[in-house]
Formats: sequence, structure tokens, C-alpha cells
Amino acid sequence: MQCFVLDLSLLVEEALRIPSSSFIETVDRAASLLRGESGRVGNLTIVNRLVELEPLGEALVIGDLHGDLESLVVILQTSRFLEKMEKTEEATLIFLGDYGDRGDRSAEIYYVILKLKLAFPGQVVLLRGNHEAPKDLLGYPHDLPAQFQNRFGEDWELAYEKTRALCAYFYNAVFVEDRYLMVHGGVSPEISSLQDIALAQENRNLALLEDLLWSDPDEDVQGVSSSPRGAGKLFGKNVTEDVLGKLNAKILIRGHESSDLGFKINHDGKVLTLFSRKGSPYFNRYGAYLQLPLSEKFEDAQQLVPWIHKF
Ligand SMILES: [Mn+2]
Repeated sequence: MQCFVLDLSLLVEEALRIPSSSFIETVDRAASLLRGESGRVGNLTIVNRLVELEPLGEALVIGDLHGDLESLVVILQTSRFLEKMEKTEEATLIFLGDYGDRGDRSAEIYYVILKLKLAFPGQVVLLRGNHEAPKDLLGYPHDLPAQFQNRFGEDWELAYEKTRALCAYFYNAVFVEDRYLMVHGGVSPEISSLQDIALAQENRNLALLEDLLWSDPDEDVQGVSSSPRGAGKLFGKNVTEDVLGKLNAKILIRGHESSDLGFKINHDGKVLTLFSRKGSPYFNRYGAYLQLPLSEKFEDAQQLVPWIHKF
């Protein structure tokens, strides 16, 4: 029997009008939930900052949102995924990070995704993007302080500080054995095991964390080369193949780069990029998300195209 029905339009209305005190309360509750997550939680197995996911049921994978609340609503409505999540535990909602900055609804996006995590703890995964990184690795422009100031007025600072502190509990990667590795940015020659990814912060391996949050695939690079972003690296097909081989995954799924169609494929089908927001300051015509049957085994990102929805 269903315990409740989560009404998306009510949740969005709430996000648009709540005062900072309710926002802060939600951030506090999410922080305490995420801080305590360990071992088996629903279909997820949490190992430090890594989430291992059983290849069961479906996953909805959402790329960068960057303050675009409208796109998040479109995705959740057209996929009808929240209804699925209420009906079955084998429906997992995965966000690839970069929730805030650039668009003007950053606080509202945080509120909605945290409420979803609180409502479905074992079915929602929040990855860490470069805009949720530690201070010294933070994405630019970081206009979250200005947005919080506009949204919450003079109480903005505590809401901002709490949100920033919460980001440390977001996850570095999702791993589905023999299938997928999902991260915000990219892979790195620093990775020789899943442990390396899980423990990047704990081991103070900031070079690896930077690569996970910032790096981009490149078709011409062999190994890695410096990135025009000024953080992370460009990594070549040989790095992708090497890391996927070591970890036993077939396809890297990541966000971080805008793309005209909302998605793109690199490295001969080994890398899928998803970008799930539209509008300024980007020029992509479409946003896209992936709604994926997890039990099926795909070897090549081209096989995922039928499961990608453009909007
Ligand atoms: Mn990014």
C-alpha cells in the first residue's frame, strides 16, 4: 500500500515560497540523512563517497541543472518517474551534479532534490559536481551567494553556509557492476580501484577528486592533457578504456558539458554525456535525460540512445 503521494506541483510551489528557516531545516535533515548513510540503503550500497547500485529495475539519470527548475519539472513530469518510485523500490533517480549557479532557481532546485532524497532515501542519489566542490576546487561563476541573497534576503548567509557544508556529503560516483560508472566530470589515470573513488576525500587525493568533478573526454588526446577550464584534465580514449576495464564497467555516464542535443557520445561509444538544462548562458537546443533499464547489458553508448529523452 502506498504511504503517500508526492505531489510535484505542490513541492515546486513550496520551493518558490518557503522562508529561509524551512529551507535550512530541510538542509539540516538532508545533511543528517546523508551523514548517516552507510552500507545497504534500498537498492544502494554506500561505501564512503561511492554508491553501488544493483542492476535491477530502472534508473532515471539527470545531468547538469544549473538553476533551471523548469527543466527539472519537465523531466519529472514527462518521465512520470516519481509515480514509478512510489510503486516500486526498483526505480532509482540519479542526479549527476551541478544543481546551482547560472540559472536563477538554484535554491529551489536544492530544495526539490533534497525533499526527493528525504522522501525516497534508498532511491535517490545526489552526485557532487564541480559547483558543489570544496572551496579550493569550486566552479566559476559561483553566483549561489547572490542567488541566496535574492531569494532569502538578510537570512541568506546561514542557508548558504549550510548548503555548502551539505555538498561534502554528496557522492563522487555511482557504479553498476559490469555496466556503468557515473560521475559528474570524468575519469583519471589516478583510478585503479573503486576504493580510490570512494575514498578520494578521506585520502586527501584532491587531484583525483578534481578529475572526477572537472575533467572532460577528448577525441585527440592520448592519456591526459591540460584542460582549457583551468581545472581537471582532458582525458583520452585510452584512459576511459583503461579505467572501465579495471573497474569492470562498460560505459562512463557523466554530465558537465553542454551539448546541442542535450547529449553526446565520445570515445567510440564508451562515454555518454548528459546535459539536462536549457537557456542562458548555454546555447544547447535540447536538454536530455536517460531512462534506463538497469538489468540489460549494453556495451556501447549508441545502444543507450533509444533510452535518451530530449526535451
Ligand atoms: Mn560541471
